[in-house]
Amino acid sequence: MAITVRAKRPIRTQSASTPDEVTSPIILQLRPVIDLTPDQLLELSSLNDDLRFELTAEGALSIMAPTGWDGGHQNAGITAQLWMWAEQEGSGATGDSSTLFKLPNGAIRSPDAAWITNARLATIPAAQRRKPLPLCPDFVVELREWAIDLSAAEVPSGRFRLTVRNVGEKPHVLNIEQELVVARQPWLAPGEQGVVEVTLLSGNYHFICPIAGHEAYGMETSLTVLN
Ligand SMILES: [Cu+2]
Repeated sequence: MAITVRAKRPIRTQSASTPDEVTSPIILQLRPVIDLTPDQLLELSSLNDDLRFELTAEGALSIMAPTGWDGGHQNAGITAQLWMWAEQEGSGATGDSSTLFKLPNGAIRSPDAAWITNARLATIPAAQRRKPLPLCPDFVVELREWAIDLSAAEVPSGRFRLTVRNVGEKPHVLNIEQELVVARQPWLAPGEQGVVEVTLLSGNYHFICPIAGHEAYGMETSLTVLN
């Protein structure tokens, strides 16, 4: 029997430099050399169609390449669901991942999807709506950046050969735990693949990356092993 495990960062701020490879945003500190205005950020975006730009509160430029299929597809789903809900609900409007917001702390960000009440939107003059919207959305949706994908959520008990593949951009480790660690795929560099042989009896198993902080970022999932 075999299950595949993929330790990955599925996407929003990443892009495919090769089909399997994703990269993080490039952060370029501009201030105090350059203090980019919202208009200049928009102009930069229109000159570079292939890239997404955001500005941090500290005046650093975050440059992101376009998303791969997984991220784009997930993002389309989020935007579609939010848009349909907002149309039915009626008290607000939805923006997609290319919408820029100028936040009170000075940052200019584009969340994966955002929703704003009509009442707040009405306070913004029409001309300003073509620019980064000078308000913080009432709520935003961001795709989770860190994950462990299992090819199955439920398997019969038995002896397994797990193919573990790191399709992320950071090194990862995979622990399979019940109360204790039952098996481990040590350190996998980005793009690397390993095989773990393990016998799983019926019960619930927890798959985590034990590197500090990674589980909290979402690198955990569970597997139910049936009798
Ligand atoms: Cu990790």
